[in-house]
Amino acid sequence: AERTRDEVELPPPAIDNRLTVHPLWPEIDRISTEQIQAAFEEVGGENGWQLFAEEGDMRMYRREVEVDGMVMDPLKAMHKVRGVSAREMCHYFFNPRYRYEWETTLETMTIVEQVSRDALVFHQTFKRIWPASQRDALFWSHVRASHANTYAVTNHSTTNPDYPPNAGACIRLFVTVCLACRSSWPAGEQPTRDNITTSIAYCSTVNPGGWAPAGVLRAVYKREYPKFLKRFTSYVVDQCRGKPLAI
Ligand code: 6CM
Repeated sequence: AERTRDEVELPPPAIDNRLTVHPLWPEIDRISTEQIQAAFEEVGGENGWQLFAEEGDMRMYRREVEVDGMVMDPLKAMHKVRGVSAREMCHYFFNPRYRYEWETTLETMTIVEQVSRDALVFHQTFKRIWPASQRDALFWSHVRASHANTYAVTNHSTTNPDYPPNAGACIRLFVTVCLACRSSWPAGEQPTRDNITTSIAYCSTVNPGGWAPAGVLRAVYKREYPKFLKRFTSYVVDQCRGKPLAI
């Protein structure tokens, strides 16, 4: 059967061999495994997680953490989306082809290294937030199939001599992000667009890398994270409409 361009680019069901021989592999494997496990842990009211945004099935929690006056609040969000699979969600989050269409804080994106089908290294600059300096980030991104019906993308800061930090106008920020998605459908049925539901856990910790006013930063996060998750999930639903379901 003829395969469409989209199908061959979907996240592979097993780790790409080219990734496992790359120098970044041990770190990518360890951090991805840790992040995926943590993503599915319940937050509840314990451990200092406070709910700061709630809309429909979406819930967002944060823990207030400051190190030397710099905001490093870990964020955790849960959401449920009908009509798309975990694999499709992760495809649109991982693949740079779609990023400008859903990522509103982005100014520029460069692919620094194409490691494999399931791992890339990115340099990104973000829109400047007054009165702070503009930020950039250099991070690897890895998509993988995990437990049953589960796919996840993990992004984590890295270094590269061609992209030294704090060299130009930007301050380098450090990020660890995980988007973990799990699909389910009624027992005994085949999954379809009409019966599939995907649970999403999104975790993010950003170290701003240099001074930024705490109040401004928290206000930006409070506004931008719910906006991102709502926009991204509805973008994926729109993109998948009329296409065959990819499990
Ligand atoms: O996870 C998200 N996007 C991914 C693809 O771009 C990737 C991005 C990680 C960077 C997250 C940095 C957020 C900071 C944005 C504000 C700009 C910094 C200003 C600092 C001023 C002191 O994982 C979605 C990220 C959604 C962020 C709201």
